[in-house]
Amino acid sequence: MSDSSTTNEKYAPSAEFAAQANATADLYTEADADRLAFWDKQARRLTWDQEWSEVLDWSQAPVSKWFVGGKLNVAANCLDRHVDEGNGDRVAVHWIGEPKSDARDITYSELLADVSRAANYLSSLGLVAGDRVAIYMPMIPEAYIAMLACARLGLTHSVVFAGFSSAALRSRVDDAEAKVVITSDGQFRRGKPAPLKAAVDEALGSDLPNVDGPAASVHKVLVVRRTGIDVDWDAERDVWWDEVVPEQPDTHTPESFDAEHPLFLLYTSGTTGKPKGIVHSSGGYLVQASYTHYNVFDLKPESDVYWCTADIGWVTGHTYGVYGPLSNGSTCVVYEGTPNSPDEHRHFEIIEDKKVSIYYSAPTLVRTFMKWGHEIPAAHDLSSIRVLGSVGEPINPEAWRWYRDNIGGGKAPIVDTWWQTETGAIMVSPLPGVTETKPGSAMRPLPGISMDVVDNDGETVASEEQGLLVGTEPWPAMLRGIWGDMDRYRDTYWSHFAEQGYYFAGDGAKWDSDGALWVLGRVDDVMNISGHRISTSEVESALVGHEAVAEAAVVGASDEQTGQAIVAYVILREHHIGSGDELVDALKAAVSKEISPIAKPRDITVVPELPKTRSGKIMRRLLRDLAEGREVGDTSTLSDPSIMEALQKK
Ligand code: 6R9
Repeated sequence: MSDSSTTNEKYAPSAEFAAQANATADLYTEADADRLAFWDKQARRLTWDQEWSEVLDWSQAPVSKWFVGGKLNVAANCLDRHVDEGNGDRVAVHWIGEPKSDARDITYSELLADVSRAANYLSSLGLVAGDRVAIYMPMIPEAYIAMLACARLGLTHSVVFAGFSSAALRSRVDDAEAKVVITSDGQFRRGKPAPLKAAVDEALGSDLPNVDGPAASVHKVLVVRRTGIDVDWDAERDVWWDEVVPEQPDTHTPESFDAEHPLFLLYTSGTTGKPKGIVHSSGGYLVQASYTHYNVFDLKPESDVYWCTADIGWVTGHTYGVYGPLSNGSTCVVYEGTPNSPDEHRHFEIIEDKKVSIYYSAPTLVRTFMKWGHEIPAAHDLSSIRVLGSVGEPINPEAWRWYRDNIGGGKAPIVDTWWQTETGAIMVSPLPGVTETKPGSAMRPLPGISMDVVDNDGETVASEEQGLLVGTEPWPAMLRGIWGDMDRYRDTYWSHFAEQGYYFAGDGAKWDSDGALWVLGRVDDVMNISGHRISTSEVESALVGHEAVAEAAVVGASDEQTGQAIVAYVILREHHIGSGDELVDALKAAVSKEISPIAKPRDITVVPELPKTRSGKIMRRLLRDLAEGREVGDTSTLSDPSIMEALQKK
């Protein structure tokens, strides 16, 4: 999907950067000497209310326990600790709204007071530790406050991306049996308010297909007034945030929770249609979030301005938008809008204005910037930038160079960070100031992390040979399971290499002859659209959900802009209504509504037949060849090889 050919182009860290870097090569030495002692030491970055008796208990593998018996409060580690240490006046969040007139700086003391009020309100609803709360919000301060208030009370949050449909929200609310939904009346999108609460009303009601009456678990919907647009109101269920939260006491005593207490669930696409609720812990998660954020981004809390552009709806927005940076006392930029609102200068204006020094974003955005042209960043003073990060998909070397030259002043180190919703925190990345980087390679597992590239038998592959990326030892931020489905957890991640006890990441990779790791993309039926995971079967079931469609096959085809794009082949029902472009548009709209606009297929082709094996499996490999305009591969296992010829003619 991207140009991942090994290059020998190397960028050594400058002596100047190395001299001031947080991380040194000693981290590798220490971790190699004694991995668990290394993590024991890293855990002491945080404030614990009770010390652990054991670093790792792996006796119930593949479910791990880290910092066994340790107790802490995640929110207190992100807020109270900094205030207690005399840093209450430091800005925690430079919030920048989409409308240019909207901005607000929030100090650590103010954020602590806001979180305390929200926590006091949530506990007044009778919620207790372990209850689930769904958060469906745009990038506004209250979204951060809501997450941290949940963390403070031990309520397990489930953030659902505000771009997801009401059907997606409903299935997540039901799966987690969330008791409360926190949302806003609307959100600003390209200068205009768009409704959001309306989607919550639809989700919780009984009108969606495949639901059995209203969402039974939800008692309250807490609504932030963001845009002032009209909303429907259920007086029993709905409550305005600004009518109940501000009047609450602004202090709150945090309780300590077990290191293994579930901090959050985050749903992600798997190879089957049903999204998986990935479960994350409190202690191990925060240890690795904090350690990686400090070392990979070289964070200097007193002087850096850090901006992770990810929405809180994604894991990057959790670990590097909220928990990693706040645990380290960072000053963060949080921006509500899109990069081209009101015009393509917006991100660069923000960097210039706030003197952003660490910028963490995704290859798809870098490619968009490239398309807009280098004159746009060149019109701004970006000299504050000193570290650049990339995440979400392999970054092609061309985009890597452009990023460094045009945003990083030709000198800022780039940290290409490989990790997953499941891993919780960064696993593979260069350490700036230590690692010589190669454009397009995530380089090497971080100190304390053990990974390998293996063949189907679990043997390490020779360098330059493609294999499967695996985790060979447990790590603190690893997922603790799939919510409500531990069999699926074992099956999805641990059954491929059960004998070796390896974690199967689902990515193809290789080591090059210098020992650098190259991640080559997914090996399963998960597509990567602009860094967002969408499964082929999710889109297929949305298409088949449309009355005109009898059968659908979906593949991810490489796309210059979005990394991969969704290409669908559909067989229509005998007596369907509509045809031609109109029908194709209706199908695209149906997927967009059922899942999210991100999942909208780029192309939909109506076909008479799909290529299948004799056992009835759709051969996606052949459809991918077709979608990418390649010569079609071996068709000998097809039940009817002539089908591909017919499709090619189309
Ligand atoms: C953090 C996040 C995980 C999948 C992962 C892989 C791809 C992420 C990458 C990368 C190459 C990188 N991926 N970072 N591929 N280089 N630096 O993105 O989590 O949304 O769960 O996606 O994304 O394919 O398996 P998530």
